[in-house]
Amino acid sequence: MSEEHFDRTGAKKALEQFAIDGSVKEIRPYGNGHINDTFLAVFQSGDGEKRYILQRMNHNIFKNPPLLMENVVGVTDYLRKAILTQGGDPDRETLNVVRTLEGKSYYEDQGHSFWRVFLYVEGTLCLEKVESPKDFYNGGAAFGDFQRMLAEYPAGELHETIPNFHNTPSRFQDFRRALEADRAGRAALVRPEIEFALSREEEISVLTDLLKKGELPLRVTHNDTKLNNILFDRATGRALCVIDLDTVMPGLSLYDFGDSIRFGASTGAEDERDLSRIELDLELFEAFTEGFLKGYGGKLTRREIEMFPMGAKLMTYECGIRFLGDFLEGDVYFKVHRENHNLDRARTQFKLVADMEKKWDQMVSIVEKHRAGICG
Ligand code: ADP
Ligand code: GN1
Ligand code: MG
Repeated sequence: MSEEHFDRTGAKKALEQFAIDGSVKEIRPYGNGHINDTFLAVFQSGDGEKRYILQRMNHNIFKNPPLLMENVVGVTDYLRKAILTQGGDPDRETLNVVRTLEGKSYYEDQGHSFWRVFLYVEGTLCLEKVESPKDFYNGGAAFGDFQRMLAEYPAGELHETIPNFHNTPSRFQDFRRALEADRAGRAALVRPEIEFALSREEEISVLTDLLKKGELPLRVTHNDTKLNNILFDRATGRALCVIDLDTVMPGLSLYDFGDSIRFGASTGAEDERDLSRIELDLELFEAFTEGFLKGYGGKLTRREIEMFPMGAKLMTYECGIRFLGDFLEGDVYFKVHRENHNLDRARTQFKLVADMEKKWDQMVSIVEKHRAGICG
């Protein structure tokens, strides 16, 4: 969100509802998320300056913010204990929800906007692009670790914040509906992209079918494992804190593996316009595979590991049809910052899917090499 478009008064009023010492010195839009409105807030008190993240939750997408916050509080409380047991620092290694003056985890204003505040994790940086295989290895370890730490979390207590979030067949139906309705009158402009999406229908249910057959386990997963949902420690380069917990729900480990590859192992940005710059970087694919396996600490089944390439391909394809579907609906879901932004994003995803198809055997060999080291 640009400086001029943000409601500073609304944000300031919301901040006043939270139990924070001192007075607001600065508020400004922050980060590059596609969903929530995020602000950095600086408070000044007798002890000096302290920073916070203020977010207006996207209420159109997350229909029930109070239940969503129940998930976030439940998961962060649980992680806090696990981090303490491991001798870590829970103020920096997980999100910390700041309560309102009434002790609640969110504040609903008179216009029905829902706000929340987290401690700002100091000394970290957020990467929009992988800078070295080492970073991506660390990112893989952080997401693997995240799932491992939540392995015993009572999954039944988690609310489904967006139903069928990574159910690719259901996403395909949504895409078909958007195409048939053609609400923004754009379908005629994107025939090759539509053709690409429809021609891969046969494969879309591979993972959900394995889940139904009991061949893949349901776990507690993050479901939005973009690189910019990890905070890296500036001093050590270590992936320190997994953020953006809105979609933590029961899911497949492959969703988290695949979504990370889709974003981080691409040679170009998610919205790159020059498609010649978009490929799957196999070195990065390998680095993430190794890191994820390491973080998981031997807990993944053989079948799960074997399906890594399919996870990568389906999550990339799924994101592509979501971007294209949103383009057809007139850009109602993802934030867009320029004309055809969602279309550009869909094109990079499809280019990446096509490149994964070309590099399929190499992806399989890489996974097999590392799997063999773990489960024979
Ligand atoms: P969205 O759902 O819109 O992606 P995120 O929760 O991922 O929102 O936040 C957007 C960005 O704000 C992140 O990518 C990160 O740069 C920054 N951010 C969020 N929470 C924190 C935090 N607790 N400390 C430091 N930076 C944060
Ligand atoms: C959104 O919130 P953010 O920007 O981390 C989206 C993801 C997509 C991603 C594509 C709740 O993630 O599912 O993969 O954009 N989050 C939601 O960049 O829909
Ligand atoms: Mg995010």
